[in-house]
Amino acid sequence: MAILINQSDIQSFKKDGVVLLRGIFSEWIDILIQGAEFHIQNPSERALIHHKKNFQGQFLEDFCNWKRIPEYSDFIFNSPLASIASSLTESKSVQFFHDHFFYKDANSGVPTPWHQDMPYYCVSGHQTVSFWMPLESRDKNVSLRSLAGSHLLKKEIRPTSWSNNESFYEDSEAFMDLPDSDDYEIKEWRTQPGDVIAFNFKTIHGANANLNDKISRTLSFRLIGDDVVFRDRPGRTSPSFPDINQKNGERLREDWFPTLLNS
Ligand SMILES: O=C(O)CCC(=O)C(=O)O
Repeated sequence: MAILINQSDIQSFKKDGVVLLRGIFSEWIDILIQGAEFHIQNPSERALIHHKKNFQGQFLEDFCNWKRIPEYSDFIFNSPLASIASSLTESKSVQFFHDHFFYKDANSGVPTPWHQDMPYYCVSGHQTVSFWMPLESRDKNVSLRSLAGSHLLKKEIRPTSWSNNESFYEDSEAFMDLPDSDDYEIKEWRTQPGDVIAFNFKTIHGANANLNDKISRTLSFRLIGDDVVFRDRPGRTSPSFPDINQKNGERLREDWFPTLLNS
């Protein structure tokens, strides 16, 4: 396989918890757009719709659709996704965790608040990576933004519901409040289809509302490496896997979370 990333990408990912990889999936964009177009017309039962008063457009997010959208599974199993995840997380094994779709109508007015993904998930570990892939060009002000180094915080950030900002679980000492974003270097880039922003599940990130006259479609593919195990959370996770039937510390079941690479 051609070398797609270099040592400097791996070091940036390790240090900042986020790295931009330019043009790395260009040849997969047409197929992913095909999948996303079907997806917009056929959201799943898991889909959430956010709407802001005085704005016409909606923000739709949806999770775990790879089994029913062949274009997504083609990408997951046949692209260099797993191999790049293995290099970035320095893992021998890579499992697929889930896909997350973000569709923002033109002028939808709903931002993605600063948050950390990990506390919403039924896993713990450090060798994690999400691949954030815009399906059209994004100016810097509507692209993903991340707080460099926030993946190394000792405590997890309290997860909240994006619709009402209430704590996701019974409030607990286990979590801390969001730090001041001014205390961090913000990593944000203008992006093109084919570019990827790769970030750790613990990296604090967010995105501005889409106030442009065109739609915005983004796919995030989430992968886990060697040290990631099941973690029982004190409530419903997002996405939720109510019938997962696993115990703390177990590797995620492979029939639901396929191993993509084991070298
Ligand atoms: O694109 C967005 O609005 C947010 C993306 C995000 O939060 C994620 O991929 O985890």
